[in-house]
Amino acid sequence: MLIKKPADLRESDVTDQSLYLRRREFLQVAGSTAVAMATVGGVPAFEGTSTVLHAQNPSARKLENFTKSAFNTDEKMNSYKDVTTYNNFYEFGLDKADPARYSSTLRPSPWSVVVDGQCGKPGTYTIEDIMKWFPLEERIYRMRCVEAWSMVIPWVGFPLADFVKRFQPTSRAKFVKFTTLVDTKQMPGQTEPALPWPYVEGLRMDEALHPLALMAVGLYGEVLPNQNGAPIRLVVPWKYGFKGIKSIVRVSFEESQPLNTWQRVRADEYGFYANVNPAVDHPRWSQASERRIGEFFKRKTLPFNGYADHVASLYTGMDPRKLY
Ligand SMILES: Nc1nc2c(c(=O)[nH]1)N[C@H]1C(S)=C(S)[C@@H](COP(=O)(O)O)O[C@H]1N2
Ligand SMILES: [Mo]
Repeated sequence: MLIKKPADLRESDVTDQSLYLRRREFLQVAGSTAVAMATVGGVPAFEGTSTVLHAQNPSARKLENFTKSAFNTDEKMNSYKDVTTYNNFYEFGLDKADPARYSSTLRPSPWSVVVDGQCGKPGTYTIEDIMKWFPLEERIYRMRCVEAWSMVIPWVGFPLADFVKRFQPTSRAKFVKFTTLVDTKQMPGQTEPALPWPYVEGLRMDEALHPLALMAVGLYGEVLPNQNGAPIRLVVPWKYGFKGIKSIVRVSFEESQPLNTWQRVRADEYGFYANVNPAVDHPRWSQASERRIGEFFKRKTLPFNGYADHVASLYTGMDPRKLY
């Protein structure tokens, strides 16, 4: 008879979210900021996490050795199921459930990212190289879609600033442009003219260098599910969700402001900055409140999605009406 010794039990044998949460608490207590991080207002920061247990993807690779971040919100996280079944990823269809249903055709490995434009170290870099260069952090961020829903997601990734600096952008590099894969075999939705392909996004250089901007390679301690933008995607928590471009194959250092996809298709509704601003309505609906996925009552949307203390200074002197 084969009896598993504790040493044979690997983390991948542990698939339920409650264990994931307990492990996170353990990591937290093990960290130097244990006391400050573990309690907020006297309440354990993770006590309110989802009571619904969801199996994570048993075949997904676990990410090891990531550290906790000082930027983590203590708000209740959305369940793994919410995060991976309610998605926008038009390359796989327009319905929120489509990416989870249809993204198995995406092959996140082998994968490489082309870095080009105004920088000292252009080239083509494999995802394995990129993952070796940067230590991983868990970042629990509030995320706000322009469609007035929001989620709290435990991302794993590394600061975009570290990635940018590694390629030594020149003084002419004023913007960073990101491009998603185009491949109708892997992304069948690209046979439809839902959007002009490839999906493109951009940040001003100082935004890209801000410590909150993240290149995510995982969530809930596992490599990114395809529907969330495997194997590497952008996360900018103070901006509307569409800035968070998925499945990135190119990062370009540019002198002029890139034309991002949603501005290109509807410039009257979507701008370049896309900073979360409850005071500026979308032309067809209000941005004053949002529905946290899984909750019934709406909550107020916060300026810069609650990250104003960190990022408002990037925009002093700019017309706030231009921030959408
Ligand atoms: N390539 C690509 N990236 C994309 C999108 C898309 O359609 N294609 N949708 C964006 C929008 S509108 C949102 S709200 C977020 C959703 O990310 P999530 O599904 O991981 O929550 O992805 C963004 N990134
Ligand atoms: Mo979105």
